[in-house]
Amino acid sequence: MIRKKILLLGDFGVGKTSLIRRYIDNTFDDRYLTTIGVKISKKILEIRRIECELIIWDIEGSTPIKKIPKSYMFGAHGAIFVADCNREATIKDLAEHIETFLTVNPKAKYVIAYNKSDLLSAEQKADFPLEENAFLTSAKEGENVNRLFSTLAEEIIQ
Ligand code: G3D
Ligand code: MG
Repeated sequence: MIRKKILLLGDFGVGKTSLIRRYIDNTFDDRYLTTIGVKISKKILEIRRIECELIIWDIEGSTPIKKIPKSYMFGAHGAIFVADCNREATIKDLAEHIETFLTVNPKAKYVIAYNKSDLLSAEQKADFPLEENAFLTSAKEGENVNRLFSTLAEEIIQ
């Protein structure tokens, strides 16, 4: 079985930990749970008949971008950059998260999650500008969460 390290990056409170919990357990907990240090979760999935274990790294969300330890970034095959689709500042910060990550891992693949889509109206959703590798997601309702992770895994395995 092949193993791939992926990580989640984005501002505090955008839903990184919630997306992982939704993907791993398929549950969503309204209680706030602070991630202490780095938490590593695993999920096995099959991509074009290849079994792949995703090793998913989640860091304490309040850590400033520049202070994220190299050990967190190092050796990652891919990343999910997360913003809150209702908070412009978190969307603006994506560029810096992406640049920092690609400096450490220039060949890694990535996808973008504009999370908390459950808080958008149908019109706002329809009008939301999305890059090719981006998804509107909801950790709360599950929308596009599996697609987010499996698209990244497919990109990595290609
Ligand atoms: P982080 O790991 O990026 O810091 P968290 O973010 O996963 O801890 O989530 C931060 C807050 O956003 C939590 O609320 C969580 O429940 C909420 N949240 C995460 N994803 C979604 C989503 O898709 N929709 C909605 N509506 N809320 C979401 P609290 O209130 O506990 O701080
Ligand atoms: Mg977190």
